[in-house]
Amino acid sequence: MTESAFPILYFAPQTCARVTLTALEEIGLPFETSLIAFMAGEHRKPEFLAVNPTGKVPALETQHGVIVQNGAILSYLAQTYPEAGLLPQADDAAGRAAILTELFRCSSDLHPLVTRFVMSPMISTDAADAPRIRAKAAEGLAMQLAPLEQRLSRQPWMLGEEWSILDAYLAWIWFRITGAGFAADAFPTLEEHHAKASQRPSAKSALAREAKAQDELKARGLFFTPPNTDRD
Ligand SMILES: N[C@@H](CCC(=O)N[C@@H](CS)C(=O)NCC(=O)O)C(=O)O
Repeated sequence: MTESAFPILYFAPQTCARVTLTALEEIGLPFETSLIAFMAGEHRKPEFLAVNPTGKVPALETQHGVIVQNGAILSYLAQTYPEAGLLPQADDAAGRAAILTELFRCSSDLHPLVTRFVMSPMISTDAADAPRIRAKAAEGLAMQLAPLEQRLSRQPWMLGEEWSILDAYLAWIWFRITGAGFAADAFPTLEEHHAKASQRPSAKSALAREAKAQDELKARGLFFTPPNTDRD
């Protein structure tokens, strides 16, 4: 770990760390990034395991210590910088639970299905299992996304009239699965939502940082594109 006056985000391009990166851009205060090159196995090296022993990004080094898990990091950032409007500030337990429901929907329901769908050849030791894993994940994704498709046809953003960081989370999920061949036809509103969320300045800044990181990885011969990914 390093000593820095600013928070440090450990990240890799195209991963779920994009959501945290977008949150930090939205807050607008200085922060640093540390690129973890998966292709060089840096997520399994002692330097990074000292930061996050589970070897996963995102990890955010803060003045309060290292925070891991997107949901926890986003919740921490939303409370620490309420003026950034990452999440609504609910003043009762039921209101907070309603917001956490949507956060956990992204991190606990959808993200594991994203991983199974996109990385299906890596889920089982038998490569022959991959098509079945992928098909089952697609079925689960379709079921989980259907209510969101309906919701977003009634309101512009995940939580209502205002953008929240959950829109960046959903946009990342949509990017990952459609980039890996998920059939988008039945979800035109999610496609529109992704396009709209990607126009937000914080999203553009996060993508620009990722592009810089990709250039760095390419220069080191370590460019990593997860299987089937064909969009930014
Ligand atoms: N539950 C964790 C999941 C984090 C996660 O799976 N990150 C992926 C990138 S999207 C990763 O670092 N994978 C590398 C690994 O698992 O070895 C979170 O929400 O932060």
